[in-house]
Amino acid sequence: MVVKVYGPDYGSPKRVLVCLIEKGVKFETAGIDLFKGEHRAPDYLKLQPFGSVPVVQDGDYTLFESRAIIRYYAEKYKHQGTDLLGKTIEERGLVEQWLEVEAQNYHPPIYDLVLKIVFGPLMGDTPDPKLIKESEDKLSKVLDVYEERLSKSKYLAGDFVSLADLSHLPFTQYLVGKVGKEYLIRDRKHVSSWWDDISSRPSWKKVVELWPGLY
Ligand SMILES: N[C@@H](CCC(=O)N[C@@H](CS)C(=O)NCC(=O)O)C(=O)O
Repeated sequence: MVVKVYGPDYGSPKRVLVCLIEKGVKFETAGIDLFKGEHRAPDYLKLQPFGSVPVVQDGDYTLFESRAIIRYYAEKYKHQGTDLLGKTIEERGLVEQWLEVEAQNYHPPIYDLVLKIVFGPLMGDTPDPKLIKESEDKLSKVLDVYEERLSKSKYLAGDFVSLADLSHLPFTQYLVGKVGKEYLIRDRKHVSSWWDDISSRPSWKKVVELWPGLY
């Protein structure tokens, strides 16, 4: 059964795509145009009642929330492709911890920046410099913690790449590109090396090449 991933042109679905590639899971994609409101269509809302992307269909199994999806496939195919969960329960705990940090600390300010600087203007909004500065300051503080962590281990959960690292790829790619704030990464030596490492993985290069979206 081929997994079907909805919305490959946007950031959160790319979190799923990169993990499926790492795990060697076959998938197909279905485009959803957010600008045309396709995520609000009744048939789509039957799959994802909150009207956001991604959602996956795997036979008659449907799952939404990108981080729930990547956890599911990393566990389901634990012994296939790249191990993204760690080898011991302690490593797994750290993967979960940093996945939560990505979702709770990193994602809100970076999502705000992407929304205000990249997507907002396309929908006729004028970015408010004060709000942008607030989000940037919040993200900066999170990245200071990352710099300290990554001075002690190569990846966030330890010396192995995991879901926690890959989960950062889609929105950091906007940050160093269209958001125009690559210096937030480059000003921090260890964060910078970590970014070069994870963003040069063949899986991520393939995602960016096949679904460039607004990158
Ligand atoms: N927590 C959700 C968030 C997904 C999300 O924010 N998706 C964005 C695209 S990256 C979206 O669908 N935005 C349109 C909307 O929510 O109306 C997940 O991780 O799956």
